[in-house]
Amino acid sequence: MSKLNKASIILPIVGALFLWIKTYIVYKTGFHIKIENWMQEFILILNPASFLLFIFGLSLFFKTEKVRNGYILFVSFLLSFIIYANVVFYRFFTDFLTLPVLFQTSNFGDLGESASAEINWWDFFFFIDVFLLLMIIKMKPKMVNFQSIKRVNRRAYFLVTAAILFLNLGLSEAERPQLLSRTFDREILVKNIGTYNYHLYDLFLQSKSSAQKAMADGSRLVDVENYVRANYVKPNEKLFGIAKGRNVIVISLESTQSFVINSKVNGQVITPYLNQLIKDSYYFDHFYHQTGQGKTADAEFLIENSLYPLNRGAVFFTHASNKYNSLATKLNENGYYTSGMHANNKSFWNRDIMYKSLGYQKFYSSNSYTITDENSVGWGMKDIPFFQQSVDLMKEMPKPFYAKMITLTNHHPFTLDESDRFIEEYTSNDKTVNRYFTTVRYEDESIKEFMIKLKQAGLYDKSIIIMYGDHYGISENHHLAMGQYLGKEITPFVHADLQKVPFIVHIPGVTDKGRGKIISKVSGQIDVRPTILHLLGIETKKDIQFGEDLFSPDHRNFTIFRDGQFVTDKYVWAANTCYSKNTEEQVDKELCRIYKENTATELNFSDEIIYGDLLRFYGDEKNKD
Ligand code: GP9
Ligand code: MN
Repeated sequence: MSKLNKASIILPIVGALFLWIKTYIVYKTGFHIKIENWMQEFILILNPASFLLFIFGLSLFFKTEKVRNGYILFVSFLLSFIIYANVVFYRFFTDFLTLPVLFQTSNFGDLGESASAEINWWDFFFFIDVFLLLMIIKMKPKMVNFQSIKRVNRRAYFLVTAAILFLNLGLSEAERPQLLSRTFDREILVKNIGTYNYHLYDLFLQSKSSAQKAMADGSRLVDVENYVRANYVKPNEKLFGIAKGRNVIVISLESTQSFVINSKVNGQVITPYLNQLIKDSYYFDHFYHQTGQGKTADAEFLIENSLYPLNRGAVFFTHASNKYNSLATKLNENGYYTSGMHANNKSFWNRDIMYKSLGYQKFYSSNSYTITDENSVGWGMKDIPFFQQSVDLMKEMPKPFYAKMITLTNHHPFTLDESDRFIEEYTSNDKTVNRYFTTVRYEDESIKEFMIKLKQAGLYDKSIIIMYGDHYGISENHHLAMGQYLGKEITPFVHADLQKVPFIVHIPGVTDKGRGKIISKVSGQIDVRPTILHLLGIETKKDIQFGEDLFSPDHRNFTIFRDGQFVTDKYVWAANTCYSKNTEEQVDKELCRIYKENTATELNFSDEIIYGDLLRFYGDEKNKD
């Protein structure tokens, strides 16, 4: 083994340079990073440099050539892998990886069709520079053939690296103040400090949250409680307890956005049954999803706890051992048999663990259903057989029961057997959008069948049926085709508007025969818990929750998205811009300021509860007076 007294400074620089160029190409092709001016573009070009020079520069300390070369190759491969994993993740979620998501390894097996739909044969190009580096090392061209490196040169190398880092941070801070203290938006972080530094930062946040929990004490709860008390809205007197003692069936409508309701595609109605049902229900047409990276699971979290999910990772994973005062827990206390029903792997989104923390007495997962090749498509069991078999299970449940059902067929990549297509696909260049309408139509059919089955089983009249869309199905990546369908450009304003999901409360005997109505309050998933409990005649006055009963005359028109955007009856805050709801035009940011502050306060309180696991201190408080 040759001593590295003649160590080269060239090789680490070549390694860093390759990855630098590649990272920038990935920024421009793999992600959709919105660049508003040349300074942002410059920061984007610059931002991988400091980390790459640093990490490759560490090789200058190695004493032998072999170890040094091995280290450089290893770093090159590892970082390439990280950037590639980000690209694959981004293709599906339009977001960057975070550590908690990465450690959800049990999810990876289940991603199945979705993941493979996002991996292409040409992806090996992502690793081409690693091979190039290997060839350079093997061929030992003169250029990398080791000139000696003096300590002073090494120092100079790291000094330049540090200078680049400070330049990067300085420019970023000028461009985006409070960058690191407010992490609502990962794209802004990656855009400014670069994907590698972002991952380091994420690691730091992760350690911080572990420490926060260890250090939290009950006194923080006082502020939270004061805030929640001050925002409590009293129930609607006429509706409080109207569904008392009934079974509660809550259905999560996978990836269902409101724009499909009462709409057509190619002249065909997309949701004929739901359109009908809405006339016999309370239908909220300004109801938004508020999910983060945890998608379906985040929606469940919101509905159960009336707390916000986290802005990174899925709270179902990161804080599954916390104490919660969930909807299910409240219903347990009120004599209900509580269960989750979802014909998928029980470990997906960590549900098997989290459902226990949420207090479900039983989880009917794939093990409880008869699943065959014939009755499955895409991610698993089709919705129609799922509902059919679920009613059979409900017949056996102790009464009254609470069943939270999660549908699956209308999930990306929206595949369907020929025989299940009740309408033609849409015709655009975007196959995902084209298929979406057909799976929504299938889902609609499945709800119709479910209602028929419920009636046959004698359960319908004794139940209250609540449905919510869990999150968007069509992501930003599909704006072109969505624009074509809607016949308008998808501005940030329209994009925010597209986050509306249906929310339907159907109370047989109460809302039947057109006695329901459309309610246009600005609202969100956070409001579901108090709404349901009040309909059942269960008080929530003492509970720590951020939502407001949707039927309350005092319910405010204000809904916060998990990424810090928000909607009121007058304004929409999206893409760092204040829009007027009336004109859809930009207005003075000052008009949004107060809501922006409220948004930050509320999200911070909610985060504090979760990070500090504060509800574990609440039991004693609750029983005090
Ligand atoms: C998986 C299902 C889908 O069990 O809930 O999850 P999603 O990808 O929509 O979060
Ligand atoms: Mn979902």
